[in-house]
Formats: sequence, structure tokens, C-alpha cells
Amino acid sequence: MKHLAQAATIAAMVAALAVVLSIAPSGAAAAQEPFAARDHYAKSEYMVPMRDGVELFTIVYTPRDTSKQYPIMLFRTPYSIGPYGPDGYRSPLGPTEQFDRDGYIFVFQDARGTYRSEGEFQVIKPLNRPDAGPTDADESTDNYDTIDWVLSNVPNHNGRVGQWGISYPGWQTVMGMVNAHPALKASSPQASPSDMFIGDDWHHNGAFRLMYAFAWLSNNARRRDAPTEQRRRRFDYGTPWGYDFFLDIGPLANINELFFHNDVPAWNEFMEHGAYDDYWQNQNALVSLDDITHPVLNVAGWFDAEDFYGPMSIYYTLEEMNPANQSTLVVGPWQHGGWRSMSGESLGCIGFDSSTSETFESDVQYPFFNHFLRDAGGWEGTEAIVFETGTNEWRRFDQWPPPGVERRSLYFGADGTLSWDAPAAGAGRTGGVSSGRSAAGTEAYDEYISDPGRPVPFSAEYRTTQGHLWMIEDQRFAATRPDVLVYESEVLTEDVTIAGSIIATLYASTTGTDADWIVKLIDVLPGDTPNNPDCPVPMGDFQMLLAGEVFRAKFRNSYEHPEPMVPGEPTRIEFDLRDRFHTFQAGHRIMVQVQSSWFPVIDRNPQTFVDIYTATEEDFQTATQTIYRSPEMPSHLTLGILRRN
Ligand code: PG9
Repeated sequence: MKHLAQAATIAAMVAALAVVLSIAPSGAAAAQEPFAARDHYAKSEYMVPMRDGVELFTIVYTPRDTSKQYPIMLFRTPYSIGPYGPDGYRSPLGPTEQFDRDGYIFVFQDARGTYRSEGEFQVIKPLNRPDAGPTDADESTDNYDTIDWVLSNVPNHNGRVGQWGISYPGWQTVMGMVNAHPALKASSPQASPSDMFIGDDWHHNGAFRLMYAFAWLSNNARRRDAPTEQRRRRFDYGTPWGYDFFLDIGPLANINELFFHNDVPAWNEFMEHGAYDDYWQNQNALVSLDDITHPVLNVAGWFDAEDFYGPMSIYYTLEEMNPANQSTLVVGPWQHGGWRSMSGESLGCIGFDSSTSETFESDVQYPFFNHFLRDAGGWEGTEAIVFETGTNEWRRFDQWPPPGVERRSLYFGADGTLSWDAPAAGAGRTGGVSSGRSAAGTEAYDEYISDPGRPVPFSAEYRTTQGHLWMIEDQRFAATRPDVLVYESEVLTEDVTIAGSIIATLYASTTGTDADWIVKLIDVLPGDTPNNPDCPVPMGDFQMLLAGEVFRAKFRNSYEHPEPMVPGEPTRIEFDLRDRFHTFQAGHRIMVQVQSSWFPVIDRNPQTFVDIYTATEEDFQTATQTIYRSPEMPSHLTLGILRRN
């Protein structure tokens, strides 16, 4: 198993040797002459016809040196491929400048119905049904038709195409993988969503992601014939404080009337589909990944607030459905797209000791495409390249989760304790916000009152959009609320490394008929941790959010057919906080927080069993929430523990 830092050192030595031997180095751009794409590439713009006659606006940058053949790199996006016109050049053209220097044909396309392309934009347009005719188009056929057109119309290519993209362009990349054009030889979907009801941008486990959906749709999904004024302007919240803004709106049903006025069709569609019906199921990309036969580099960020479920589920699905195909998983300590937008040396208050983005770009992404598109060396084909937070090391494994992981449970205890020992008979009576034994005298529990009129904020920051840093933010602001339960381990005497999924098993009851359960896993730093000059809060006892997830109780038995909770009846609710790879170091403590709102990242649950999208003010009711921690009902987390060799 070669460590990436070692690989970087070797790469540096090779680059140095290459200079001595006068070979054009492919490595770090810093040591090289400045590179102006305009000097090396010609730019052309085309309207490229799709099979249904719709034409998509496409920009092609071709190397000015026409004496060679080059691979093609394709990028499709709904966010504009500008600058438009002959004089404006993107910088860099490829995923990094290393690609520009090597020489590729770069093809960019405005997705159907966006910017200069014709057609109608449909947010996460479902793939065609199997009975689709030869002129029925979807995003997969648009990829195919574009590649076909480029191969026939752009000279000097070597017949091989690679595709990459982050987030929506990452999803476009996944669409390109489905019924792929035979010339497509390497795909790197990065932070692509996969299923918008189960994870990713619009919902998590059926709970609506209000703050993000509102921001994204209002800025990106207005009707093309909506007033230009509205389409061009970023939404104006009129206040810096999103918590207040969204609380003032009241029920979600008010939003269209107050702000969107039927200009945002997808918003209205979402409001009509409150369960996992055909509308959502048809958008699920995972079911179409059964015939992928070319190499895939799947990229995720541990702290991605938008699309973490997507890349992980795509990776797992590819492994399951196409076990023989070469599919690599890369996960770094990044926010959404952070490997492209920042150095990756830190996120919020937490440092990672090296430029993790540079490692990804130079040691993973670049050799991947270089290998499969031009047979160049440097790609090791490792299965999983994952950054371990806590120890801040890149590690390579031949499977994910890594071999040797042992699943262990961490139990909620009396007095806010958290331990590897299951609750023993007689545990409890004290601790928690309100705790004790049930009327029957048999159950230890903790309880709190959840008031939808005063939901728990998701962040201590005052913001209108969710941003990114809340995914790794200090949780002390929440720990002190009376409607947040806190369970904390003893100070660890040795390192504890977790790898893979984190499953929360709650035994819970509510006095209402629906409830949200949010579980957060937290790394508590020692009290004497030195301050970080870049961080606004003291680092001693910092409660670093490591993983958190919401579950909407009415979906506990089925996402398609929601069912009410029975008031007062203890109910087992299990959900996945999603994978992490982290070492809680000796001297730290492990903490779990449980709460019933996470506002406005997640919309408020009325706590009565209704269709939340048509709920009225009266449907929102205060409820008493109970978490049990008895031998019969031991609420706990199950973690994969990795022994270090
Ligand atoms: N997370 C964004 C997104 C992806 C797909 C649909 C809608 C939004 C993005 O950053 O592109």
C-alpha cells in the first residue's frame, strides 16, 4: 500500500529528473512557465443537433498544434459554459492546467434548455423509459449524440473521450455513463447526486432540505419566460438571518404565493410529491447503473453539505452491479466541490496538514485520465483512496470499507453517558434534559419538548443560504439547548478509528403523530487544545460535527407509503449517518446529540401526520420526544472500528 505523500515525493523526483533530461514534465504547474490557453488552443462555437432536432450550444477548444492526435474531454453543465464569443477563454480548460499543457480537445456544452442551448430545462430530467423511440431525448442521449457529433466533426482526435464534472455536471457525467457511447473511455462523476428523495440536495430520508432547495431553485430553475429581472437577480432575502426569514414564512405552502408566483415549476412539482412516488423514483440514477463497462473515478467530500449520498451510493451500486469493472472511490476532507475550489488544507476550524486538493488533482485525477485516454503511466488503479480525518493521512485500500473493520455499538446511557457497554438492568433515573423510568417503572429514557415554533438552528452563523462549514462546525451552540440530548463518552485512552457506515438505532416515542429525529456524531477536542488563529471560537472543548443525519419518522416503514407514529408508543427507528473515516484521538471524547429539528436546513416537521407541503399553521404542534436507553430498548450507534496495524 503506497502512501500518497510518498507518491507525491516520487512524483517530485521524477519531475526534477525530467527537467534535467529536458522531458516536458507533466507534474506541478508551479515550476513551469506560465501557460496561456489562448496561445495553444483555438476556440470554435457550434449548435450541435440532438436526435430530437434540439440544438445544444457547444464550445470546442482544439490544440493549435494539429500535427498530433488528442483525446477529447467533455463537460456538460446547466450553469453556463461561458465566456462566450471568440475572445473569451475559460481558465483552466480542463480539470486542471496540467491537462491544458498536455493537449486535449476540450468540449463544453450548455445543457438542454439552459443558457444558449435550445430545448426545455427539466431539473434532474428522468432517463427515457425502455420503450422510448429513436427521436426521444434525455440527458444520456444528449451525451451520446454530442460525442458522436464531435467524433465526426472535430479533427485530430484519438477516438477516446473522457468526461468529468462536479455536482450537476457530475450528474451529467453519470448520465453519460448510462448507455455510454463506445468512445467514452473514462468518466469522473464528482459529487453527483443519485437520488433526490433519499439523500443529496432536495431531501434526506424524506425530510425536505428547505434552505438549499429554496436557494437553488430560485436562482437556477425559473421558467425561461419568467421576467428577465427575476431570472437574472439572486434572490433577495431582505435580511442576513435565514432562520428568521424561513420561520416567518410559516408553512411551506406559502412560498409559491409569497415569492415564486408559479415561476419555479420544479418547486410546485416538489410540493405535489410529498412521498417517494414515481416522480422521485424516476429520477433515481442508481437503477440505471447496471451496465457500466468503462473505468469510473468517483469523487466525494466527507463534509459535502449537498451531494455526499450521491457519490457513495453510486460507488456502492457500481461495485454491486458491475463487480468486474474498474471503479475507484476517492474521498477527501472537502466541502462540496472543495477539491476544485480550495486548497483543502483546512475546512472551517479544522486543519488537514497538507493541500489535499493538490494531492487529488496531481496524484489521482490527472493520472486517471492520462492513463485511460492516452496510455500514459502513473495510474495505480487503487480501489479506494480515502483521507482519514483525525490523523490527517491519505490511505489506499483495495476495498471500501477497508478490510478488517469490526462493527461495534456505542450505547446511550444514564446521565448523558455514551459507552461500548449495553445498558444493564436498573440503569437510569438521572441525567438528560428530563429522564427517568416510565410509568411501568421498566424503561430508562430521556425526553425533551420539541416546539416547531422554536426549532433548533443548524448553525451558530447568521446566514440565508446553508453554505458549507456547518458540516464541521462546533456544536456547543446546540449542546446547551433544552431540546437537544447530549451523550458523551469518557476521555479516550487510546485512538479509535472508525471506517464505513454509521448506523443510528433509536428507540423513540413522541406525543405527536410524526417527528424528525436528527442524530449527530461529534468529536470533542481536549480542553487544552490550542486556539486556531483562523477560527472564531476557542478550540478547547470544541465539538466538531463529524456526521449528522435526519430521519422523518413517517417514512420508517416505507418511503412510498408514509405511516403515522402512534403517540407514546416506543418505536425502533434506524438510519444511516453515512460513511466516515476518522480517528478520535486519545484525549478526545466521542459525543452524540439527538434533536428533532435542524432549521432551516431541514423544513419543520409539523409533528402531526399530514402532507407537510399542504400543511396549515394549525398542523404544527409541540410534542414531547422520548429516547429510550434500557436493556430492552438500547438506543445506540453502530460503527465500523478499524484496528491500526
Ligand atoms: N448540488 C447542486 C445540484 C446538483 C444537482 C441538482 C441540483 C443542484 C450543484 O452544486 O450543482
